[in-house]
Amino acid sequence: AFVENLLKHPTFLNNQYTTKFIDDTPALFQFNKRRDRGTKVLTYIADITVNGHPEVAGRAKPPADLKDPRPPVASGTPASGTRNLLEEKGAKAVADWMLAQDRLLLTDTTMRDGHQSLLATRMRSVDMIRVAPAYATDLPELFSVECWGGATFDVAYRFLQECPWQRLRDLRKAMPNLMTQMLLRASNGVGYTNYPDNVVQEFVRQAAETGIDVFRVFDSLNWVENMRVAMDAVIDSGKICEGSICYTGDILDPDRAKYDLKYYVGMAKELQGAGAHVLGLKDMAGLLKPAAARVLFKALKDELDIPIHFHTHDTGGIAGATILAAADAGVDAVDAAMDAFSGNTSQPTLGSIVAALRFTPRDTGLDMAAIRQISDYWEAVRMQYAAFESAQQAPSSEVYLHEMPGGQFTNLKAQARSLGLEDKWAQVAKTYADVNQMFGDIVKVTPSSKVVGDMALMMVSQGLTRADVEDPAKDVAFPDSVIDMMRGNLGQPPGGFPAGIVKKVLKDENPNTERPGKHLPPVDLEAARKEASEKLEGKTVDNEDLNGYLMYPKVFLDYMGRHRTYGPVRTLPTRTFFYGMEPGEEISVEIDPGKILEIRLQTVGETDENGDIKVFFELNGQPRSIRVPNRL
Ligand code: BTN
Ligand code: 3PY
Ligand code: ZN
Repeated sequence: AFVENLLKHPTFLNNQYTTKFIDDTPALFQFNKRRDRGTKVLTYIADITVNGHPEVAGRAKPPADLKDPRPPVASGTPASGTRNLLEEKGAKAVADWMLAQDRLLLTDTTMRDGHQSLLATRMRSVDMIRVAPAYATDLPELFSVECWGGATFDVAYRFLQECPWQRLRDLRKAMPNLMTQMLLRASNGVGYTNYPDNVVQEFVRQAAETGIDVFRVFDSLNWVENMRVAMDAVIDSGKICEGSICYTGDILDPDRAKYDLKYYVGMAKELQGAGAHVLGLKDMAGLLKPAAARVLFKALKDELDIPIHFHTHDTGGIAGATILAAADAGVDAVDAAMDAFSGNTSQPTLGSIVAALRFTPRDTGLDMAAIRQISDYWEAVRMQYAAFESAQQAPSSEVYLHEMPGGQFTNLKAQARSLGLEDKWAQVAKTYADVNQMFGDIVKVTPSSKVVGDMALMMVSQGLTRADVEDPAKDVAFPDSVIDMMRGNLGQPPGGFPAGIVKKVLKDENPNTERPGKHLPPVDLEAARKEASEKLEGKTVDNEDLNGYLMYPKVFLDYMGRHRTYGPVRTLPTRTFFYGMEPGEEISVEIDPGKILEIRLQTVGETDENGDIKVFFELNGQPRSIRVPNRL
């Protein structure tokens, strides 16, 4: 039926067929509805075995003899951790407890920013869930585990064919004593645009219910006004609100006076006044240098009553030194990534920070042997994702020129490559810095960083300089994201956008300088649920699904369409998910707790006259054959 549907489809007949067409045309798969989940998963394996996974085509392969990553055995009941304190005494008690600690508290970012910054966010849930019990038993002193939000939400649906909510539920269950942490882009949710207030509120409510304990909330232009809806929603949920400042510029550089010490202390006080339980200092590009950290954290500690949590990236290679300086200056908590997922555009090295502070007043109390064991597991996990490694092999001081966030850097490089601008990277980096100045020196972090990146790529590919763009006599076609930002749809930076560039981009149109959410009507949630359900042919849409649909309507529906064909592929080992199986290979797949499929691939047949291939399996000892199109 698949081939019949496919052959009759106009797009196919017109020769415009690509694999994307298969993804985008769920009607092709309607015959699959009644298939059981085992058959669906076999269909996926057969398809990938025959055709390959489009995401890894032409990319580096993991070593052929790579063994399945083995997590350390978690034994015993997990000791009480921060989560227990939060459950028993509430958010304010956790903040007070933080202030009372001598030790430096640590957040492990491996499951969110670590792979977001090093592997294009492609880490799959199974690789996280398998090691989570070892975190609970072996590292109960961790402050939190950052494992959700940021780019992980849409990448899960879009590229990994899995539900982000299920990931969170499973992790929460596997680490009952540790606080989970997420990154929330305030009014931009986990998306790239400003959502109506009630969508943000509903998202926070659901994230808290499904399992988030600490919400790091930031605004991509550092506009506190645009953070209040999200912060209030977190506070109402009873979870921890970490209201965050995005750090940019250099407080010690007299030429970057816009973002000076006074600015940061002022914003910190605003966030404290807005009800933040913890202040986050989010250095998304890794620009804060050790000497500046001493000054900044000392001032913040002197001026604030709430604890401070520092997040940075090692893009420039000296973030470890900055962390130690911050620790000296009294910062309460810091972020680090497990050794195998640390360094470069990721966070600095967790094990080395723990080692550096041993036998000092800020000793973290974490167990070095446990860290090594868990990091060994992550090392094996990382090898499976060789296809997503970036070419960036060393830290680089270039970051102080362009100020790109760790998550954007490798991404923009890949985008530049795909536009044929690979050998113009130095120019892209310089132009990115010029665009920043042209926009009035703004914070660059998702989504404002994407706007600056779009503009820089456009200028380099069209050979435009900043002077060309600013020349009133020259007609420039601005990227949509730039027009949107100048309209005020991401909010306002400190001091507003420069009038000249606003005029050039918007011509006679007036920008909105009020909070964007003020003008967005609330979404009728039940109508949205009904609409999603109708698009899914009557399927029940629960609250988690509804929140996926509200954030990313098309991405969510596409995911659901593929889910109906391929079933719970989230449970496949990562090697199988990306590369299929070899003849003679056997895998065990736990599609439900306790329900295990033993899958053996016997042989792959010949392509028949319809262009199909039969793949022969054994499923729990029973022979099964699956026919898939050979699209190669
Ligand atoms: C994507 O990359 O668009 C999503 C990942 C799932 C794609 C799978 S791979 C096997 C099958 N054939 C396709 O053309 N798409 C799906
Ligand atoms: C995100 O928003 O995903 C970020 O990591 C910003 O630093
Ligand atoms: Zn980060």
